[in-house]
Amino acid sequence: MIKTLKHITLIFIASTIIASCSDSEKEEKQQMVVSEKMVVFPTFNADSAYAFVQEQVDFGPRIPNTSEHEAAGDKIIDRLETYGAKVSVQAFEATTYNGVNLKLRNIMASFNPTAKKRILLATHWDTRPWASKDVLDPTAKFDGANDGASGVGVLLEIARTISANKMPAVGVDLLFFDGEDWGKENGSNPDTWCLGSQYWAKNKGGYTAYYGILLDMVGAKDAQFPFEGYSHQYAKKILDKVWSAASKIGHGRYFVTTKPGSITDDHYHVNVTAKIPMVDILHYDPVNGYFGDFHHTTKDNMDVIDKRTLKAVGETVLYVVYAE
Ligand code: AHN
Ligand code: ZN
Repeated sequence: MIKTLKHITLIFIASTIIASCSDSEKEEKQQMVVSEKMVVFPTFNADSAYAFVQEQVDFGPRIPNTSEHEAAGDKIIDRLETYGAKVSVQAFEATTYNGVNLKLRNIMASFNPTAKKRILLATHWDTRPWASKDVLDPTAKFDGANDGASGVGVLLEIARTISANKMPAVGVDLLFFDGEDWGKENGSNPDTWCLGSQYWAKNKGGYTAYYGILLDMVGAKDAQFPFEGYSHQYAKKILDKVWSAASKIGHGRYFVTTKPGSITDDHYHVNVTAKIPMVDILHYDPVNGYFGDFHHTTKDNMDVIDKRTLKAVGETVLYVVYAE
């Protein structure tokens, strides 16, 4: 289904009219013109996105160096190819802060690959190896329904939606980072996190994009996505663009303007190393502690996921892409 939204812009045209009867006299007149830009964008199917989140969760925790991780990554690639994207896989190795060598894959899928102006949409697809904030068992594995699978679900649904509708005017690249979540909780070195985006930002060849949007924990009921600090520092215009798009199409209650400070996430490396301005649509809960009480606990399962939140995020991102 296609939605159309009138984007009304007021343009003030100062026109100088030179009176024909006299070459010395000038009469100035100001005109106001209303121009309407129609943004035609496809609706976002939250049932389908939810099914993709479930599909990832059903593989089991996507912990690097496990068969569950490998199978879940293969499924992402398979779906992206099914939806007609040009897929490329960046395989690499990285060593974690606690000395484990990981075999990782960043997965990139391109739509409209010859378009010069490109928008980069990213998420991470791995799961943290332990529920380190779980009070009962901080060594337990967990589903990572919100932390990992939700972003994958929304991006796969965006891929499916693009393939089923008219191509946006811009190129769209979907980037699934691996190895985001093996970091040291409360550690002083932010580089223990985001191994996939660190590698990609240093080894992206000539790739660039107009701007980027990162999705991280985008499925929880009543989620709030604030003005995260690095997004504000490096990509303020994009924050304004995305957050105002959300309010325009009725999702303003999710996209709030609180400022929680700067949070290390994949967008940090995309901004600082790759020099592509990228904002983070990131779950932040000022009441329950930074990322919500499910975060890095065994509570992060499908019970956390609400289709309305997936829809708010997916539809906002689609609107932004189709408005370019
Ligand atoms: C910090 O915990 C400082 N950054 C990690 C961001 C994150 C973890 N997103 C998902 N899991
Ligand atoms: Zn995490």
